[in-house]
Amino acid sequence: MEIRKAEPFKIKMVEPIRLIPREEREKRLKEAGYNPFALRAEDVYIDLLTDSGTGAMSDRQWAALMMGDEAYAGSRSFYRLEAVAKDITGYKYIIPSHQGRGAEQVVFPNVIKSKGDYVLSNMHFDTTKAHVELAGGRAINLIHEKAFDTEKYDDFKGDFDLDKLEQFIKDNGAEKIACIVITVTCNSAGGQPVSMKNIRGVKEIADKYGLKVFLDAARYAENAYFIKMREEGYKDKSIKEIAREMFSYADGFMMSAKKDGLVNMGGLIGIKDDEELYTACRSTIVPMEGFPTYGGLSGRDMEALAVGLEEALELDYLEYRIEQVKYLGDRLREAGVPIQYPTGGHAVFVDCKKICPHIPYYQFPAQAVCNAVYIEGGVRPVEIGSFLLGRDPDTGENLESPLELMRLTIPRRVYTNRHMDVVADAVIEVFKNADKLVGLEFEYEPKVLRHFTARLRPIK
Ligand code: PLI
Repeated sequence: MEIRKAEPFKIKMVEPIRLIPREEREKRLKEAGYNPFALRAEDVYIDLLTDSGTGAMSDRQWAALMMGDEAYAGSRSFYRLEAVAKDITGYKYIIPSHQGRGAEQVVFPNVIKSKGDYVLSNMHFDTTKAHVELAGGRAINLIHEKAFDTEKYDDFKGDFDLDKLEQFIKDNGAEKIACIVITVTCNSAGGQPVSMKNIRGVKEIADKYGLKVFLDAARYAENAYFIKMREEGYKDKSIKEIAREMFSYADGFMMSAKKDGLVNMGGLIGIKDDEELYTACRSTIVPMEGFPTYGGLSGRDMEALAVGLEEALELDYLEYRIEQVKYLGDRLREAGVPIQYPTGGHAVFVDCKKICPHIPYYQFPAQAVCNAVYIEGGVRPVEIGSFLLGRDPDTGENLESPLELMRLTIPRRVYTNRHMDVVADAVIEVFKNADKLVGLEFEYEPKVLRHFTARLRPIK
């Protein structure tokens, strides 16, 4: 019999967590305006709000912190980080930023030349879309339709619809397209991977029309792992070789290092060889993030990131990581809970439209489920649906999201599968009684990015 592997680490330091009593959870959620973003973290037992910056660093990363060189310019720590990032990507130019959106606010204004130009992506993350729009551009999602059929298995649900991509370019003219952004893995569609074939296909179309391609590389290592496991021809390649091939089809990347960089704060910009773009970004970053050899990071942050980037490419680590997400997904599926299937890289996405067909989109079914899961198990998920989507800026009407999802986002190297069992038990209990859940209405609705600070109340 082959021994099944457990977590590829042992625990050297612990942080206590506690489950407050149910009546207290009910009180806290009410005080938070039925919006888990407003809960205090100490009132949460298992925090699955995000995998961004919530991971645990290794002993090697903590040790590396001590080596930080805090020089304002030309820090040794920058050159160490630069060497690691160049080695992984094969790119000529690397600039640090304080996090992913820091990279976005530097790159997009230098790529979007005229107001109204389009940025085409499989699916933009919300801050990415915001930075495209702040730079005067328009963000268009061209993901393949298979992403929206949550029940039907597909190896690569993060893929672009290449026909739609080419058609959009033909219809609007290549001169109106600022760039193409490939989000790996595709967060908003369920942490779903993009195949190498699809990435190559995007590159071919981009070359045909003279367009630049960028990777949104927040979860690039998880994407590389899925390629190794699922795509023909990659079984015997290392994760690093696969990652390097992915980067080879792009001209640049923006990375939130808070995910596959395995740090609590950090980001990167990479430019393959376009010296003019590099020079422009290097100028922009100074007033926005900081001098180009620190970009908003301290020397010690850069040291920890240099180590984290390498650790995230280890096969044992990725196997454990993706298996844990699958473990939670399998437990839910066995109980009949509808999820985006197969599970992706960083989270299990529960299809709440199916769980709560009696709650209309403008009463936020996924938010109702998230709240119930907090009450049930002290678990904090996040809504990815119509509550997050907001209103049509022209009509003021609530927009209807194609999917109403509850994201159970798993931090890296933080929780064990025992924790996942608690999460599964809580979600299954809510699922069984979902017909009793009620929709929500606004008590307070901010004008922009409402989901972070809105206050809601259950509809009686
Ligand atoms: O949170 P930042 O600024 O380091 O990164 C922004 C960002 C960019 N791209 C993608 C695909 C993301 O998922 C992303 C951030 N994601 C968050 C915060 C999340 O909870 O998924």
